[in-house]
Amino acid sequence: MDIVILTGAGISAESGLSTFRDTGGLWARHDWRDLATPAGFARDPAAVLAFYNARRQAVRTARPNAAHVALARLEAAWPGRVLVVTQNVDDLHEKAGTRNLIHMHGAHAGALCAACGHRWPAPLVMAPADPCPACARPATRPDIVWFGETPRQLPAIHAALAACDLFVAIGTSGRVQPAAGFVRRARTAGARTLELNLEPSAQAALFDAALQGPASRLVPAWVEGLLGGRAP
Ligand code: BV8
Repeated sequence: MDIVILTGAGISAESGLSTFRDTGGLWARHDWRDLATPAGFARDPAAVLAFYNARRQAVRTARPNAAHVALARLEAAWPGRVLVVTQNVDDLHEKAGTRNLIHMHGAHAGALCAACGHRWPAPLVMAPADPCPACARPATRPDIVWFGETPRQLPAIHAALAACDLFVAIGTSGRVQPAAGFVRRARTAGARTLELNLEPSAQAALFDAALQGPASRLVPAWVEGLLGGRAP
């Protein structure tokens, strides 16, 4: 049985990283139009880089929680394929040992030249004057997918959804496309669907089953059950 798991900011909340749409979340404190769009970056690159520098700093010391660790354990022990597609830009899945992983919204670990498209490992602190190592122009930006930009590796994600037997969404509000539409693709392919979240997401009605609670409790219990032969 092949499994596709979509994760969102909620899986990293118990590792101390902010979510977006919860009370006190990033988009409750900042306007996404200013900080997570190409237009916002063009208007005020220093403000956008400062926003991502602060988050990159927080990610550097964050540790994976029991939910990330359980998913890595599932990948290692499961006889079928397990693919984690994360909307998150932190590296907690990697730190927990997950290997088969797609960062559909990019990652803090990457830098991108807005002028020539060159990519390189991100410095801890980015400044607007930082020259691109390839073209030397001061156009350094986070290698992260902003609103209006195309998410990464969609063909591979769509192929995995079309072939999976089980689709699980963990810690996502189901409000951002195209990730929010993955459950519909999985259902069309005949997969069972399960949502593990603190509260019902905007896509909750499309899931066959749902459990509410903190990911660090729900995910290890779900993985334990799956590996012990219990139905997903
Ligand atoms: C695209 C950058 C075309 C990364 C992000 C109007 C104008 C412009 C665009 C649009 C528009 N209308 C629609 C769009 C499309 C837009 C979109 O969907 N907008 C929505 C908001 C209306 N999407 C895009 O622009 C995307 N690109 O569409 O391109 C295209 C499409 C297909 C094919 C080709 C081209 C690009 C979207 C990516 C934007 N980047 N941020 C960063 O800075 O991190 S958005 C941001 O939202 C993050 O990426 C984040 O990952 C994503 C989703 O949020 P969640 O992860 O779900 O987090 P959230 O806080 O919302 O929810 C957390 C959940 O966890 C909650 O339910 C909570 O209850 C739960 N939780 C909390 N604690 C716990 C928990 N669960 C368990 N345990 C806990 N402890």
